[in-house]
Amino acid sequence: MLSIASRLRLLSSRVALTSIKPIVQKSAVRTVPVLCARRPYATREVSYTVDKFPGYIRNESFKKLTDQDVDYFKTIVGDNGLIYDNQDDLFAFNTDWMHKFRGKSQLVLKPKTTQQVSDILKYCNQQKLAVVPQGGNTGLVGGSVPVFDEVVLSLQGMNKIRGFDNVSGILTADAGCVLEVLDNWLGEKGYMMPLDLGAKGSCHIGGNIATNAGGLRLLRYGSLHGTVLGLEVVLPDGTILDNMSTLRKDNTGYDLKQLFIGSEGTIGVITGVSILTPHRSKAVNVALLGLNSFEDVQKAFKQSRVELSEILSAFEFWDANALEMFKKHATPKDVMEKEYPFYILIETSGSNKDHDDEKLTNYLENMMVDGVAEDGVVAQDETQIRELWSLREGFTEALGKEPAVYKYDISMPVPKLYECVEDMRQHLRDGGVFGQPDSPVTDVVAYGHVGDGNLHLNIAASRLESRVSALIEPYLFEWVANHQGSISAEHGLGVAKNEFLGYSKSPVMIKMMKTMKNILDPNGIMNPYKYLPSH
Ligand code: FAD
Ligand code: 2HG
Ligand code: ZN
Repeated sequence: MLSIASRLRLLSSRVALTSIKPIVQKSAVRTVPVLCARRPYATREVSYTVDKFPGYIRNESFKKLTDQDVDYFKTIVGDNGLIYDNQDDLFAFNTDWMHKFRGKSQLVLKPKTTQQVSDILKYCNQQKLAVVPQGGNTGLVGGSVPVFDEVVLSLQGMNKIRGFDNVSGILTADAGCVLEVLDNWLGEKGYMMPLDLGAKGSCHIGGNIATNAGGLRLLRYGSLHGTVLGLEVVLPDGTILDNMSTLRKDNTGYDLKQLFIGSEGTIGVITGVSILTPHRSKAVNVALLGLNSFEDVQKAFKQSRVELSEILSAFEFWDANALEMFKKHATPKDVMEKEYPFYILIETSGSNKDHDDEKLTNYLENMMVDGVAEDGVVAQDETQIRELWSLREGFTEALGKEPAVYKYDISMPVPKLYECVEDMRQHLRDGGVFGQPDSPVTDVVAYGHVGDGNLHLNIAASRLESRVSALIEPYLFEWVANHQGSISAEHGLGVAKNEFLGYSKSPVMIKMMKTMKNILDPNGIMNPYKYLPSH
């Protein structure tokens, strides 16, 4: 196999780019390999959340599971629709993707229909059994796994496509459908899912909606608050809320579905989804550029909006530390001859190949001539498109192989994004935990969705230490709040960020959220200990 560098067209500085060849000949269907490989931990090595993060107290108003409860659940889902008291089989449902959080649930329920979900919740509410809804379990804030002995309600058995309107592109499906499966299914019809993320091979559309996932194309297709047209939700008392609208326009009353988008399983279980899907673009181009400063990243972004405008579908960035982290844990693919402090990945998606190529070529040429970009490559076929994307999507998995990671997902005005990273590096050095050979913090890595003002700040460490967390939190959250940002741009709150909600929402808003939670879930059985601050 030829090296990627020789297969990609190298765009050296100040060379006219008029000869760029058509980049993708046919409809580009991205099939990025599933990235959900597990960290190489044995079962016993992952400590329980309550041991690792002391301070959680079990709410004793919740009932402890009995054999009679399990017998009752068997009447709903059958003997094969649950996992009970088998530690090996329960492990994957009790432990999060990062292997950072671990609960002690003895029971996983796998309903196959909305009615079964309703029967389960009705019983749990009457008996005061706490419940954790779980999709693909790829969440990064510990929201998808129990803290204590909550019953796990897995949606993985609810995975049927319900219907598709080929004229308007509206898909209806069970909440447990895997995102990539839906995307491939739509691909055959010339459509695509309006969101895409590195976890697409495992995450469920219901989990995406419950977390209001952003991902790599939000810049182009918008947030799920816009693309989700309807939801079917089972409320904590078992009531089925059928709001499966397939209408683009409907101004009748409060838009109830919006409340469940991003509610992280705390007020109901999403069982069905109606979503607007865009046409799959006929022409997709992906370019990777090397830049010398974050100032240049911003210039490149600003200009991309002017020159690429309607065909721009992604604008991602990472720093040299992120690339090094990737290379440490994955087979390095050198796409450029030299290394640069910053990289941007630009994707265009359109319907006219010649038009798109011309626009991208002009843009890239301007970036090089103006000295904004130092070097760059343009993918020449689908394989190369996949290779460039899997580099961007590989950082999370690479970091997951480090002994410990402090993970942050923040948003703020784009000009402040990298100042935040540099400030944190200095703050950790000043605090004596970074920069020396025996420092616990080994690296501060940055990447993210520039177009959305969303930074993924990852602090890798040789071990978890309370003096390190005490230096980061609440320092980082104060920094974010002082710059009009959000402490969670897209991953949500879970158990990792709930106590810090006050840095992004006012006391009045938090009070209103708690009121709404109490109205919908008066017994507090849905995903307890998470999402909202405990005080
Ligand atoms: P889970 O992890 O199972 O659950 C997440 C939360 O939603 C939990 O609180 C759970 O209780 C609740 N929930 C799940 N299903 C339901 C349901 N049917 N009804 C009610 N509540 C439910 N996120 C982004 O926003 N953008 C990204 O680019 C992105 N990339 C990622 C890349 C990788 C490699 C990984 C591991 C994660 C990434 N994530 C990203 C984080 C994660 O939020 C998403 O993967 C995804 O949205 C979670 O879906 P899931 O089905 O795995 O949900
Ligand atoms: C991404 O954009 C995901 O790749 C994961 O949101 C971010 O690893 C992370 O922190
Ligand atoms: Zn992200």
